[in-house]
Amino acid sequence: MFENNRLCKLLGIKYPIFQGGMAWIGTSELASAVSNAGGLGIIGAGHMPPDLLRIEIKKTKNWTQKPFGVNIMLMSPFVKEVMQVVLEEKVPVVTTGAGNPGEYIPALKKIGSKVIPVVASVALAKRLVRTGVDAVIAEGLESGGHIGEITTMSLVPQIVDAIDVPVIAAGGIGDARGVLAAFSLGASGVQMGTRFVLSNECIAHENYKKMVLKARDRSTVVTGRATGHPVRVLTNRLTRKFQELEKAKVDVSELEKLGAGKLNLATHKGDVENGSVMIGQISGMLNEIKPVKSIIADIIAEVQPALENIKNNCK
Ligand code: TUI
Repeated sequence: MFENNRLCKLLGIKYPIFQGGMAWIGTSELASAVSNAGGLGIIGAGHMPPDLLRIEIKKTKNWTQKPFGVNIMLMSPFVKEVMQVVLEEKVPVVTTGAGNPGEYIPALKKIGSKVIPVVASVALAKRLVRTGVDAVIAEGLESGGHIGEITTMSLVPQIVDAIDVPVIAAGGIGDARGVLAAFSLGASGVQMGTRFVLSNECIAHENYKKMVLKARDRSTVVTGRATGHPVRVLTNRLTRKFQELEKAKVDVSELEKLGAGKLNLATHKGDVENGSVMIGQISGMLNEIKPVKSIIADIIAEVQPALENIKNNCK
């Protein structure tokens, strides 16, 4: 299965499964493992300074011969320098998030990178296709971290209908059922972040992984709507503080101050009460840490039985 998949052919990968390029935890360890397992591993540049990103890219190149990507977070203070590193290192696939990458697309296309932005609206998808992007990732609000306003279920088919390049569905996908749901909506591939957080290769602190394992369906909440940068995270002391301040209608700068540096506090220092535990809604369904190779192999093995299930449910 997937031998003739449009996205696999475009990128030279075996399975149409992307690993979301998560800030701080989408490292070379995780990205190379996903690429070696037949998916597309993606280094999350987040707020990473350019010299560190170069090291991560070099490590990934050492550990895999397969295509890999870098996700550039467009709100990063280092966005221009990080883009320069990606150009110099001729990264095969560049995904972007949290903004409009339009101005960077010509340079990336010139060096032969495949450019695949994350979009959260039909309008941006259409605009970016006109600038020559190779595919788009349609990310629904079920995702962890910085999110848009539309669910995956509603966003993916509307984007599929509006553009001709392959669409990768993201947000709320964690197993073969989710993969088939995405394909039903017209997607040619999927991107998963949360599922890969619960892998042996993900370097997130064990407290972070434990909290994700314990998560239930209603454990995540969206904070920061007032700042214009809504973020999905697990409920904890930090989110309660955030909600209190939001209710009191404090200045946006106060809220921004409270959010600063909190992701690293959770992912690396393991303070999951005062830190920001970004994770998707699908975390409620996941209860096992596995090697990346098993995550991907198990999903692929489940596709056929899940298809049979669909047929049975339709009878
Ligand atoms: O980028 C993400 N998810 C992220 S980035 C991140 S790091 C961070 N740290 C602290 C605060 C905020 C972020 C954590 N999670 N996902 C991709 C994504 N992009 N989701 C939504 C969007 C998006 C939103 C608006 C893409 C484009 C867009 O367009 C704006 C425009 O100009 O039209």
